[in-house]
Amino acid sequence: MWMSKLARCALPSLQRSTSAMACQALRACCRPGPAATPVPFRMTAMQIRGHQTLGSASLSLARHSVRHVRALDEERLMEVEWGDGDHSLYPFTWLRDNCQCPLCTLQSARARLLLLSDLNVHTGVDAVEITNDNKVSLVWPDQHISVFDAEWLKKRCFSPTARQAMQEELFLNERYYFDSKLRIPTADYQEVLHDDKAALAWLLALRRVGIVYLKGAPAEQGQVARLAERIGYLRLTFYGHTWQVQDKPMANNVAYTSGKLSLHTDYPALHFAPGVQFLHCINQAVKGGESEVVDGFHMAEQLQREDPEAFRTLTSLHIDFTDTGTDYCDFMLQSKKRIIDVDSEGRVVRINYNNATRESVLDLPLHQVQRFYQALKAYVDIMNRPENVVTYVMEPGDIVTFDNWRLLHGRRSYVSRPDRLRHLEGAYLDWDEVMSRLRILRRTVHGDM
Ligand code: OGA
Ligand code: NM2
Ligand code: ZN
Ligand code: ZN
Repeated sequence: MWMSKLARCALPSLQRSTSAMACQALRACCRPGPAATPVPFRMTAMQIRGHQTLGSASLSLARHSVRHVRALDEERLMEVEWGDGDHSLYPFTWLRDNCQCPLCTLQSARARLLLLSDLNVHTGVDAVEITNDNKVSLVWPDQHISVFDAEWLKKRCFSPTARQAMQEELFLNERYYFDSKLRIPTADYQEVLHDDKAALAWLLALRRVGIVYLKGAPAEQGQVARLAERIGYLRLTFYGHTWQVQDKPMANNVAYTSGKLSLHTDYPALHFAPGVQFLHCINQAVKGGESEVVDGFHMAEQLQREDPEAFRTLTSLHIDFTDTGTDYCDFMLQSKKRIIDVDSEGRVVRINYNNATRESVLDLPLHQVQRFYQALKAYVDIMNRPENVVTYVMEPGDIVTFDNWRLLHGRRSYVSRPDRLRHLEGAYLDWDEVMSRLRILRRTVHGDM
């Protein structure tokens, strides 16, 4: 069935193995990254064993009953005591701001009508009570009434644990780091197009693992666009809506030669690089052309451990990238990126690195130049270690889908058949659109969340 196919994590081409071995390998090499938080989805079981359907992985549907409510006027908080004895606190201001009544919320758009200019951020409360149907009702000093659903409130509890669970539900930021032992999760192209469960499993693995292989597409152009339409729409760039990776005369990009592409993320020359990439093999080479991927987040973690100084350098210095030429139209891009991009808490969120488009203009004071090269070299050396690189060979009809903010990918140099050029068709998407489809599929497959 669809699930076992994806969960089998079948090894594409090069090194095939039995599904049991493959799953063993995933267990061995995939582990939660540092941003790991308790997740409400049991992806691990799904990926590893292949029996687990995501149906049993849905969020707890237990109803929450309100046992008691009171207003803490001094602190300007409402306290809810739940049926199980748990307590939650909600600021008055937040409750007033999020009143769900038709005057304060446009139901059809699920959007706030209440203006901030009409919000008293020091508001008190006249009365709070539990309604007959187990909702929480508040009367404000101007006699406006807000009624809140118990489940709605419970999900929005301000406790650190509840906040973390909600953020994980919304963004699925927990990742399973991998190394060379990864057996790339694999699904059937047609199933992903036509079956919501298969599509959901695909996108969940794409988010968690970072790469999913789809087999069984027709070996003709147009398939990456179809796949993008399954999600929403593709990301247009200067290389076109979709683009043809082939050895071209007067190539406007090193990708359009038959040379080796060292491990890179695509398009660091754009300040907002594409989040997701699809590559569809239409014709493969006679010799060479093998694909390689590494987990850039996992490699960054290793760098931080082995060479903290190099990690600090790559997470702090802004490096220039450039891309000039003509394709969809003429372009002359310049960007400045940290090669290892971290959020305000120091967690790695994005890798930006393509050695081909790294600008010769190096906007650093002289004394930082050597430090930068050493740091970059240290990172690249780690990602080139055989134990970190996953190698595979694409066959006509195969599509690889991967996280371009996290993985670095490359290809070995190749020789095409004299009569048939090696040909991949590629397309980009952004994570917003992919996550949007993922959330909708989750709702369709598992019911409302
Ligand atoms: C690219 C690329 C991979 C390949 O076009 O950016 O990484 O196998 N291509 O040709
Ligand atoms: N292509 C494949 O950063 C890059 O230039 C990546 C992009 C040409 C669309 C290559
Ligand atoms: Zn209201
Ligand atoms: Zn590329």
